[in-house]
Amino acid sequence: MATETVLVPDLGGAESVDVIEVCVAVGDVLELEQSIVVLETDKASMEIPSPFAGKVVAMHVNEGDSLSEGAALLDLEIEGAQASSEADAELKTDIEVKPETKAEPIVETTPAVVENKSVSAETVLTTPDVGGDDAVEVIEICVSIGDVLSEGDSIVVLESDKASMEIPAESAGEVVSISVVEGDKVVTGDALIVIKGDAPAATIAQAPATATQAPIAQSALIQTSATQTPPTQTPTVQSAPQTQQKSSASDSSISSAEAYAGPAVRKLARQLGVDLGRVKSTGPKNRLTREDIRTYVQNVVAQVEGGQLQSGSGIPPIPAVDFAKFGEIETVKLSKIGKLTVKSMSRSWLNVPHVTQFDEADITELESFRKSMKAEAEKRGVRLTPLPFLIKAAAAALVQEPSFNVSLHNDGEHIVHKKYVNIGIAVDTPHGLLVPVIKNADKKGLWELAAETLELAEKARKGKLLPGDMQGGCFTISSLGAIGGNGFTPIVNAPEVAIMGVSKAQIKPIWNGSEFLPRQMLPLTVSYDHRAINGADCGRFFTCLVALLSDIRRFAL
Ligand code: CAO
Repeated sequence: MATETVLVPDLGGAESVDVIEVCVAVGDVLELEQSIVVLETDKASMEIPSPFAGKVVAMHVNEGDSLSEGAALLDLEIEGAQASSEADAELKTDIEVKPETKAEPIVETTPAVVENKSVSAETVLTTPDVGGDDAVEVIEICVSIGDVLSEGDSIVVLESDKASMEIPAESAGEVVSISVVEGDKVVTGDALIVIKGDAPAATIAQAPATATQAPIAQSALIQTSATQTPPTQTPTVQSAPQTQQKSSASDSSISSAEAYAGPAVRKLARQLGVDLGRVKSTGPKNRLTREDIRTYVQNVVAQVEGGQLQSGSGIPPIPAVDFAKFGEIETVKLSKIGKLTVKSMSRSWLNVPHVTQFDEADITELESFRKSMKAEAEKRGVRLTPLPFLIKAAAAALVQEPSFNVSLHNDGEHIVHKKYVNIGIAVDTPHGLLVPVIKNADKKGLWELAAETLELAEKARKGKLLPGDMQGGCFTISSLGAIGGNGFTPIVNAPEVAIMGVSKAQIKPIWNGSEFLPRQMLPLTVSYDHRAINGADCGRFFTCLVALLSDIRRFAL
């Protein structure tokens, strides 16, 4: 084992560069030519590949650092055999070794040559010094006619057998023609695009001189430790695409650093917060393009807006399944309410930390009173089911335990205490689930609550609810009592912070201290948002609610 320090390479004239991305960390095992860092000058950005395969044992840079040529980037622990086999050259100790820098392509750094073709400020942007006579391929055209470019915007991506490079516009202007198509081979000086801009002639005239700057060395410099033989291999600034093909995929199996993408694409991904490892590549040899990033972002936005993904959840969508493979199916379009339910349930479930508490209320007396009032209810044209009692009890409990009658403020820093008591009731309709709201429920008597429940449930089933009928709720009751079940955990109807689930009442033997008595027990659950409500608050609220239902004389107190 030997330790190598990888240094910042020849910067082609730039005095200092900023570290805009650190692609590796201590402990990472690097492949040969894996990107270590992305550096950026005022003109261009460049990825520095590892000249060795090995394990990162120390990092000397952080994002945001400014570095000069020769600065240490990291220490790599490499196999002794690797170093020695690569180095049949003379032994050098404790010196900087710059691997032979044959004129290989410059990566991202040499600005396009700019020729001042006319005084009307039409400017031909040409292929910069690509470090040799060999033609390089145009693998991506980043502009269209009519695009207005800023200085530094990428115009094309060129690729040799060793590296790829994005060519930045040296001056701002509007693209009036494009001289190349994807797949063309170009050499230094070949026209790429023509722009029309306001750049002063003097600036343009100076531009060709920039192109004659020495190209940036192809490799990071290597400082060997005392006993180490330096390698003779010449790593390229950006790995040849052939060695990168595995890197761009859509299965999240690779990291952002491993993805095969140029600095401009990486920069765009950083600006948008996109993990390159998740983006599907469509470029040549699996290279990620700007368009790939745009498509990825568009898809994520569409999924979020369509309710498949929720903001901040980071949860991958459920994979699509071809159910028809397993038997006959029928696909029915969701109703409008159905689609809204998909959204609101996902939103609440993913945003609200739910806790559910369970209890039972002894409604034996309540039921006998309710049944005794049936005839009178009929005369009044209402149905006195357990629901109005539940609404009345919930409203009274909210008044007694105001910690339940709140909502979290959107700013995340305040809690809103409500001075009104509005109760929502979940109604099962042919179009889907609707939740009309009984306003000021704490101020209404049982007959009024029964009448209003009936009216709102009817309106809901006939699709006649107005938006105002479903707004302003403080707490929701979801009653499945008429249908059955021992208990369920309802989802909080955010921005409310609690919901009650009512299941089917049953006669159970209840021990009264000396004997078992048949009592009518009503199973209840309360789910609450644990960001706003503590378990003790729920305990108090629930005890109060159960006490009210178990002895409805308390309604009068
Ligand atoms: N235990 C035992 N019986 C009950 C009961 C309970 N918890 N709740 C109601 N019942 C009885 C009623 O007393 C009534 O019988 P009687 O006529 O003999 O008195 C019968 O069941 C039918 O009641 P209902 O359902 O017509 O009336 P309701 O007031 O109880 O409920 C409403 C009204 C609108 C809430 C209800 O019709 C409804 O839509 N429930 C579904 C709510 C829902 O889907 N929740 C789930 C949401 S999450 O997916």
